[in-house]
Amino acid sequence: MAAKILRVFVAFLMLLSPTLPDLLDLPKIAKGQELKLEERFELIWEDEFEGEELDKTKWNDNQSVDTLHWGPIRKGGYWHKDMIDVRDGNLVISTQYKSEPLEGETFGSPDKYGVGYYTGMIATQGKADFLYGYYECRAILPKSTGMWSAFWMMNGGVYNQDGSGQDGTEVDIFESMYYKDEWWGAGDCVISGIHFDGYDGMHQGDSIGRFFANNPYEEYNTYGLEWTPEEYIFYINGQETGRLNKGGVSQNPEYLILSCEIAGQDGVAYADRHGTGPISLKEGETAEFIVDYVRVYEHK
Ligand SMILES: [Ca+2]
Ligand SMILES: [Ca+2]
Repeated sequence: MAAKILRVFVAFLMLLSPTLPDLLDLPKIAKGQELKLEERFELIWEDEFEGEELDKTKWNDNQSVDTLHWGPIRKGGYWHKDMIDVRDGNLVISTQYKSEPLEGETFGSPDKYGVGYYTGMIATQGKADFLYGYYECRAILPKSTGMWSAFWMMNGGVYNQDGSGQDGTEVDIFESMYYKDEWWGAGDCVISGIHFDGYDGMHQGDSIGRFFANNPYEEYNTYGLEWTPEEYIFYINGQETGRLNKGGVSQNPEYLILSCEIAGQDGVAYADRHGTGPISLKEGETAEFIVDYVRVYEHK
């Protein structure tokens, strides 16, 4: 209810001036073009998560791909394949606190797992890369402060520091890091953005800011990206939220990632620069990132 009142207020501000919600640091309401999926796109790849386990012809977990980039320590927690499940037509990435460390290995070497928060990731890296088109997932987001789920794209060119995003760009189709039980409902939103030229001094990025989804921690919403040679267009439930093209759009195939992360560093959870607050998930509790499907389309 509070979220609905806030949304009406934000809609009023956007009528006055589209930039007012940004100036007041409020999430915005999608009001761009409609996707027109069937008219404009053709399905070329999908996972409906209908089986009993992860389809390894389509996805790797972080313990079956190059560990240089993918864990086992990931920010304030650990990525472990045991946190990934497929059931009831959904992919479920669980997050839990473990007082007994899990064990795991990558390519025959034991991974350094400790006491802390465990969650997971899967990627089409090494299985499928895509260029341009439309990418969509339908998901319910994990309920806890101090963590965020994401649907995003990457390739190796992201690290190439040449002043351009054309050689490769991290595209965050959505990231959820705003779960808060605030009475005014501002937590019902996600953010979308891009990063290129590595993650240190040369890093560049841009964002469309935060946008409301429909009760995203309780209900399914769709989060989508249309990628053309000229721009990235982001969608929630088939309605455009915004567009980016800073640094030039990636012209190289990229792979898809679904992941959960914990705020913090070196496996230690704490409130960090992402503004999520400290993790509120307690020992014995589980937060679930529930994904009904991932679908990939070509432009007709
Ligand atoms: Ca670059
Ligand atoms: Ca499904």
